[in-house]
Amino acid sequence: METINEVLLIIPTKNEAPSIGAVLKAVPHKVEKIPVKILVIDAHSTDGTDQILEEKHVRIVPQQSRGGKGAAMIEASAMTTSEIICFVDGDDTYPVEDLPRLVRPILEGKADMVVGSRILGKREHGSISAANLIGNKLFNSMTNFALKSHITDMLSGFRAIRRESFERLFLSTSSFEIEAEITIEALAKDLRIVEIPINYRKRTGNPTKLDSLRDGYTILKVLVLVLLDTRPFLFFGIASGIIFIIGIYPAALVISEKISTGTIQHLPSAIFASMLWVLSAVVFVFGVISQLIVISRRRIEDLILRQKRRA
Ligand SMILES: Nc1nc2c(ncn2[C@@H]2O[C@H](COP(=O)(O)OP(=O)(O)OP(=O)(O)O)[C@@H](O)[C@H]2O)c(=O)[nH]1
Ligand SMILES: [Mg+2]
Repeated sequence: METINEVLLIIPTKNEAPSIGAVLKAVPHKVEKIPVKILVIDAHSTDGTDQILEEKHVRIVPQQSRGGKGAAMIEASAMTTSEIICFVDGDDTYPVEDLPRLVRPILEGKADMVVGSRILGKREHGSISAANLIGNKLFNSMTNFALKSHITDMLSGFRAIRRESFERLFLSTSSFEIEAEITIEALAKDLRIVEIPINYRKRTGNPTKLDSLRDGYTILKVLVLVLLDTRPFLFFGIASGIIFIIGIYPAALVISEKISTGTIQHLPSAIFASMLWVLSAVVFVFGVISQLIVISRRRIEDLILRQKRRA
C-alpha cells in the first residue's frame, strides 16, 4: 500500500438542509488509518444549509465563485493537496459510509479512479426514474462503444480519484454533466477505472432540481462533443461508411448497365453515385485529420503536464 496522508471528501451542496446533516454524520473518520477530511462547497444555499455546516464546524469553501455543481467540484479540488479526492452528493442518496470500499482499490494501487456504480448495486424503489435509468444506460453504451470500455454508471456522483489523475483531466462543463465528462476524460487518458457496486437511496430532502428530458439532452450534447473531441475518426468513419453504402445502389445500377449494354443511360445515377463516393472519401479524410489533431493535442497536453510536474 502507498503512503497517503489524507483523503479529502468534497461535498457540493445547494439547498440540502434536510439531508446534509445525515451525510456528514455518516462519513467515516478514517479509511485504513488515513484521516478523512471533509470540504463542503455550497452554492449560496438559502434553506439554512450554511447554518448547519457552521454548527458542525465543517470546512467550507466560503463562496462558490461560479455557478453549477461541476464548477463547484473543480473549484474545491483546486484548493487541496490531499493525494486522494472523493466526491459525494449532499442529498444523502449515496452510501457515504462505504467510503473505505471506494478508496481501497486506489490504496492498493489497482485503480486511479473508483466509481460507485448504482447499476451494479441495489437501487431503492423510486430512487432513479425509468427515464433516467434508460438515459443513463444509453450514455454508458455510447461511451463503451466509442471508447471500448465497460462502464456501467458514468453519471454516478460517488467517486474517488487520485489528485494527480484528476489534474490531468480537461474539464470544461460547469454543471451536472461534469460526471459524464470526468468519466470520458478518464477513459481517454487511460486511467485505470474500477467500479464497485453501491446501493442508492431515494432523495427524501428537498425536491429534485432535475428535469429528465432537458438534462438528458444536455448530457447527450456534452457526450457527443466530448466523444468527438476524443475519437473523431469513429464518428466520421461511420458517417463515411454510411454514405459509401448509400452510393452502392446507384453505382451498381450504372456499372451493370455498362457491362450489359456497353453504354450508360442512367446519367443522373452515375453523377449521384460519384458525388456520394467523393463525399464519403472527403468525410473519411476529414476523420483521419481530426483524429491526428486530437492525438497531437493530447500529446502536447501530456508534455505540458510533465514539464509542470518537473518545475
Ligand atoms: N455547490 C453546488 N452544489 C450543487 C449545485 N447544484 C447541485 N448541487 C449539489 O450537487 C449534488 C447533486 O445534485 P442533485 O440535485 O442531487 O443531482 P442529482 O443527484 O443528479 O438529482 P436528484 O435525483 O434530484 O437527486 C447535491 O448535493 C446538490 O445539492 C451547484 O450549483 N453548486
Ligand atoms: Mg441527488
